[in-house]
Amino acid sequence: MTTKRALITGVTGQDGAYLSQLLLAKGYEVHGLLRRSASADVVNSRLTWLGIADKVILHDGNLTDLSGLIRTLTEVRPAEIYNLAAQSFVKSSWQQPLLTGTVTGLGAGNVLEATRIAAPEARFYQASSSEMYGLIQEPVQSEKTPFYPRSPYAVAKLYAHWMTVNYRESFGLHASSGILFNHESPLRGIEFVTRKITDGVARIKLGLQKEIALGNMDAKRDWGHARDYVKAMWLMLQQDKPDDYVVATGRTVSVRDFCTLAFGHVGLKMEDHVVIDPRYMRPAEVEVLLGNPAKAQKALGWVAETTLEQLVAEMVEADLARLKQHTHL
Ligand code: NAP
Ligand code: G4F
Repeated sequence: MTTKRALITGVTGQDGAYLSQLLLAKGYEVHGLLRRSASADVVNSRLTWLGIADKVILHDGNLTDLSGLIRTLTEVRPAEIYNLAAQSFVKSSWQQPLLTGTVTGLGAGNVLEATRIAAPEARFYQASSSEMYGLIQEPVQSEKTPFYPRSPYAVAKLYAHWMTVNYRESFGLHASSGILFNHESPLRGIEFVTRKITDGVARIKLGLQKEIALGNMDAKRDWGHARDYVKAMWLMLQQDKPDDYVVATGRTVSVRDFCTLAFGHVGLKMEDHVVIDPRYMRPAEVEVLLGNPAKAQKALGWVAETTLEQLVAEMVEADLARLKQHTHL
């Protein structure tokens, strides 16, 4: 049997790392698109953390460069393409709206176009987002819930989402979108609220810091574990027919609740350490997200395996270990 080949854009990000790990375990040859950086020592830090940096074959490239994408797909000839690359931080999308549109929106269009031209038989996955629901139109969001984006990021993701649907319907590509709700892990970027909290809790516990400054404590999210969510991505591409799926836990809690769990894990109280800083508020907020994963459960047999309590514990423990190692405490 020939080895299956996959190409992952965004391979250096949180999901790219966990998806690489999953695909390698399944025997795939894993290729990744690498955005060139002057800081070569940090680009593959997540793959290194998972112990797989030497197993992923990296190709220089950028989502904004269609010719490079066509060349890479022509060279690699992947059976599966996972488009995970994006300017993915919602808050930054107000500071860089056009960059976000160019990378997160048009960039996905470039990958679809490169796929159509150079690898039309490949199966394609688009990393869509629950942010597209924004100002929610139903209390629990499913594949049928209308979208109402509330940030330049969400607008860009909506463009990419509908391009994926249109390339499927117009050109017959096996193109699926996963509408993933928030998912976290020890490999989450430090700018996102969960990791900011678990890193802050670890620092406070170790006496390195006294406070964490946060924005809207009332925002509610449906938080799952990235390791579980990449399995849903893979499952979507194993189906005979392409389709769109919500991937979520079906439970939503506030930023305040997340803090309570994280501080509680190390025997501290969040009231003693959290301060509110208006700098972390957003021009428009997505107040609450709650997904209904019934379709993914039924059609893919996918379930969220990690509870929120397990996720928080894993993240806090990982940050404690990382800080102890770096500070020699
Ligand atoms: P992430 O950690 O921020 O990773 C983003 C990746 O995109 C990084 O590898 C980054 O490369 C790459 N990238 C950024 N701009 C690029 C460009 N111009 N060309 C090529 N690569 C570029 O994001 P994540 O949490 O893993 O999320 C993966 C995808 O799922 C993203 O599209 C995100 O928007 C979407 N999503 C995430 C969630 C979530 O809760 N995590 C939920 C729904 C959807 P560098 O390492 O060079 O920065
Ligand atoms: O962790 P966040 O920055 O994630 P957000 O905006 O929900 O976006 C993430 O999930 C999306 C899926 O729904 C992805 F598409 C997207 O790429 C990204 O992965 O913020 C979560 C909530 C927000 O309501 C924010 O206002 O936490 C609130 N928050 C409160 N204080 C904060 C802070 N967020 C951040 N980043 N930093 C704070 O200090």
